[in-house]
Formats: sequence, structure tokens, C-alpha cells
Amino acid sequence: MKVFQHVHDLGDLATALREAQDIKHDRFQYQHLGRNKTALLIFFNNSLRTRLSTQKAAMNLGMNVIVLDVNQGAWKLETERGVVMDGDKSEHLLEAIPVMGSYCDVIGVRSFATFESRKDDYEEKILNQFIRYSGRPVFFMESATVHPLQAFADLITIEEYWAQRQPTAGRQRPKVVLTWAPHPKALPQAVPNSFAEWMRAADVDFVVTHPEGYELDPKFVGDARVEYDQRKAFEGADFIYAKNWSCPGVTRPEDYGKVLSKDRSWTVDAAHMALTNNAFFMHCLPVRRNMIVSDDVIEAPTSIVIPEAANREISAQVVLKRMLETL
Ligand code: AN0
Ligand code: CP
Repeated sequence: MKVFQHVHDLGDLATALREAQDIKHDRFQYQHLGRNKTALLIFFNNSLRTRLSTQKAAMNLGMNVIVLDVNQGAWKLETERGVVMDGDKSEHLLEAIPVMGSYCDVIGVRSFATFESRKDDYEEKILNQFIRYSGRPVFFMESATVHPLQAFADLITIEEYWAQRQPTAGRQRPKVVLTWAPHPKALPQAVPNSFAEWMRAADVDFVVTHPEGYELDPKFVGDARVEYDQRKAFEGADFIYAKNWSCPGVTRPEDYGKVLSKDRSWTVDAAHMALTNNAFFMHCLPVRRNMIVSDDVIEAPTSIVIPEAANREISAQVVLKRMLETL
């Protein structure tokens, strides 16, 4: 695997999910693959889970790991070609990327949407330069539009917890609901975009609910069912996946990246969960309590946010293993 960005990069999803369980069963069985290989993890933005789980996954595979927080200690990088660099940026991405590539075998990059230009964000201007100029396999650790390591971990988690419920549920497929929830600041669409993309590829009954104006890009949400009435969407759900996102600018491009609503009636609380089929609660974390989800819901036995985060190690390890196998 040379690029990990979309669900189709994994090929057959059932095979990838089996590989995840094989790794989870014994996460140190592929140590030989990573011997004398180096993973470089580049962060343009903050991270707790991605930083730790990806390092752990690389170490499980016997790899060496280098982590760089670009904005702390490295030179400030110019990303636009053709500018006269007489400001505060000392180095251009066009030199920095091949230099970074020369010190490693695989590169992971986190670079969030800047919301300055919908076109630049949705064309993945930064990550595509890493793919083009690093000379290395590149995996996305949350880019402007996608967070595939998260969505893969989410799918692994849904499969595991549905296996507990399915025998008595009398249904083959779980109902999975992605719900928008309020947040004080403008957040990217990467997590819901990837979640929608991956759920459409998985064997689940998928519903998205959000206030009007928050329609996700059709590239990711496709023809998934959208239900504007959150309560109706929650009825009979087996999994509730909460996330805030800012305006994707699909219907009104001028609103791209804006906070259109802070309506706390969308906060997932016990009354919301009572509408579901005793659903499991999921969130990628970090989460703002009592904005996105109430204390009691996130602390309930049906909250699976911690095992969900733990599965980030597994999703990262499948991806790194696939990259090592094709070096
Ligand atoms: C980020 C986001 O919403 O994309 C990272 C989530 C994994 N969240 C924040 O910036 C709070
Ligand atoms: N879920 C997730 O990617 O968390 P971090 O931003 O802490 O890496």
C-alpha cells in the first residue's frame, strides 16, 4: 500500500477486518517486518490518540519512530509556490518534504483543514504534496478532509460490539447513526467525512442526522440516508456516533468552515439515548462533555469511547503492516 487515504485503499474490507483481529490477538507477531525501518510522523496540529497509537503500532511492528511537531521547533513552512519568502516562513514545503522523506521509510501526516479555501482543503493540497514529493508511502493521520485511521478503528469497534448484540438482535445489520452535536469552535469535517465513507462501504444500515446547512460533501456521504429530525434518526439505533463539524459549504460555499448552530438540543443526553435500541455511544475523542454528550451518557456502560480509542493502535498497525509489506 502506497497511500492510505480512503476505504478502498485497504482493498477487501472483510479481509482488513480479519487482519485487525489477527493483529489484536498477537500484536507482536510481525516484529520482523519493521526491523531497521523508520516511521516518520509529522504533526501540523495537536494530537493525543493519533500520536500515541501510531507510535505504539509502529513499535509493535519492530519499527523505529521519529515524531515531528512542525510548529514546535522546526522552521516555519511556506506552502504556496511562487511567493517571495520575505515574511516569517524560513523554509518551503517543497524542500522540507523530500528532506523528511530521506530520513524514513513511511510517512504519516496530520494537517487539518485551514478553512481559508474550500478548494484547497478539498483538493488535499498539503497531503498531495507529501504523496508527490516525499518518495515514501504516505498515510493520512487526519488531513483537511479525511481521518481514515479513525474510521477504520470505528469500524473495527462496531464489528466487535455488534458481534455481542447480533445473535439476539434478530437482524443481520446494525443501525448506525452519525449525529452532529454542538461545539463552540469550528471543527473540520474530516471525521464525519471518513465515517460516512467507511460506513457506506460496511455492512450496516447507516443514517446521518444534522441541522440544515451541515450537509456533508456528496463525495463522502453519497446517497446515505439523511434525517434532519435527530429524534427520528435515533429511533431503533444500535450505535450512536456523535461528532461536531463546521459547515461543509456544500449548499452555500460562502459558509464553508462557519459555525451555523450551537443548538444544545442536539447534545446527546439520556433522553436522546432512550429513543435508541440501547445503543452503544461512540465518539472519536477529544470530546467536550455537556456540549457534545452529557456526563451520564459518556460514563454509561454502553459508552465504548475508550475501546474505540484503543482500536486506533490496531487500525494503525494494519496500515503500517500493509505499507511495510509493499516497501
Ligand atoms: C479535531 C476534529 O474535530 O477534527 C480532531 C478530532 C480527532 N478535533 C478538535 O480539533 C477538537
Ligand atoms: N481521535 C483522534 O484522532 O484523536 P487525537 O486528535 O488526539 O489524535
